[in-house]
This record gives sequence, structure tokens and C-alpha cells, in this order.
Amino acid sequence: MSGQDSMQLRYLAACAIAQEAGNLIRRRFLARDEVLKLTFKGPQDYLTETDSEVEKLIAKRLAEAFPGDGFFGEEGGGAYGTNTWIVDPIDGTADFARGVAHFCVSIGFMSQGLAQVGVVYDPMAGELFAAQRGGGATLNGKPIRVSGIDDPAKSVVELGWSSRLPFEPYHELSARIHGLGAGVKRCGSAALGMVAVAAGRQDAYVELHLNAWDGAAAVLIVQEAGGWTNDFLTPECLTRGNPILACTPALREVLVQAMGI
Ligand code: 2AM
Ligand code: CA
Repeated sequence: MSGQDSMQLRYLAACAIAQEAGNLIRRRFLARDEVLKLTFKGPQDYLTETDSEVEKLIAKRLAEAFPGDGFFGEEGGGAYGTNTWIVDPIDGTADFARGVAHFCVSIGFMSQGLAQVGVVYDPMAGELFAAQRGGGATLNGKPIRVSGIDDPAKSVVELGWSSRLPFEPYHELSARIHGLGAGVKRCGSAALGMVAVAAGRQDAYVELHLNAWDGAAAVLIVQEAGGWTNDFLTPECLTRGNPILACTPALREVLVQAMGI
């Protein structure tokens, strides 16, 4: 089989597995207790039983289909090799745990240091965002494109937050982006924030620290939709994360400056 054929197989498998996993998340979300039992990995860092249940399902399906590939998941960790799947079973766990329907499954595939396949599935909206390197980006099979917005004062910028960094740099970056005249918002899923950029629903996703599993699939989707991202998936990203900027090409310069990256 050619390299291209095997990548196409991975792309199709990732789409199918993301939807199967998403449907499980959806069932668990709809069947959740009225009285929420909240558990945490740390301050502001939620954990649910569904995260590990879904990650195990995805790992099993990928191992069955591609036994030679490596696997790294947010919950169970893993190892990176030449060919590695990078998986976030639920991106937006805080919202999932609090009963807010804004979360997704994220499945990325990297080969020789490059993102090759990226799939993000929002099970509550029934939206499948997908990309294969060089093949464009799609939403439910239809091509998507970043917006043409080039004026920060007309832009919508999502500024991601987590408790992983101190508040001060977030606060300062927020002030700089507000100062550009952007409409600044924050939701709870970096992957959904980035694919929203790919689909032209907002013009940038910015965050000072993001883990590899949150962004591995979505960076490729943004790039294949004609957007720009910083070099997020560096070797260091896999172990400690990186800043992320995903935006329309026209906003790149001003936002790179605002972020200082
Ligand atoms: P998670 O749902 O996979 O944990 C954005 O910085 C990322 O941080 C999100 O994609 C989310 O990924 C994670 N995160 C962890 N706790 C969060 C919180 N309380 N609010 C928003 N994002 C949070
Ligand atoms: Ca997660």
C-alpha cells in the first residue's frame, strides 16, 4: 500500500472512531445525574469517568486498525514514535462535567514530526471537522475556509484560559487584545475554538499554554482551511505544551506581536 493510501485509511478510521466515541460521550452526557458529582484532577481541572472510558475505546479501536502506530492520550499518557496518534477523549471536560453542551473528541495523527490527519467531532452539534495534510478541511464533508477578516477592530478572538499558568500574563494579553479593538471571548474547549476559526465563525484562537492533545488535530484543520498557526507541534510540545495562535493570515502579524511569540 502506498503512503498516501495508508494515510487515507487513517483519515477515514479517525473520522469513524471520533463519531463512535462522540456518540458514547453524548449518551453519557444525556444520562448524567441531575445532581452533578464533580471530581477534579486539580484546582479548576475537572475529571469524569467518561474521559477515561472514551480514551480506552479510542485506543482500542486504533490499536485494532493500526497495531504498529504509537498512541498518546490525555488521560493514560503513552509514547510518541515516528507514527503517533494524539488523542483528547473530551476537550471541554469542565463544560461536560457542569452540564454545558460544548465539548468534543479530538484525534490527531503525526508522522515524522508532521500532523497528517486531524479530526474534531462535536457530538452535541453533530459536527465533524476533518483534515488530511494537503487535502483541505471539511465540516460534515463540505469544504471550510477561514474568514477574510483583516481588521482587528472587526475581529472575534477567543482567548483560552486554564489554571496551568499564573493569572497575570493572561490578564495582560487580554488587555492587549481588547486594546486592538477585538471582540474577546472565552469558551472551554481549545479544539472547538480552533475549528471555529477554520470554519470562519471566529477569527483567532489564542492561548499562552496548550497541551499537545488539545491542539494536535485542530492545528491541521486550521491550516488546511487556509488559516495560519504558529509551529505548535514541536518536539517539546509533546512533553510540556506550547503557546498557540491560530488565526486568519491577515491577523497573524498583529496577534504574534500581541502574544510576543
Ligand atoms: P480539557 O477539557 O481537555 O481539560 C484550554 O486551555 C484547555 O484547557 C481546554 O481545551 C481544556 O481542556 C483545558 N481546561 C482545563 N480546565 C479548564 C477550565 N476550568 N476551563 C477551561 N478550560 C480548561
Ligand atoms: Ca480532555
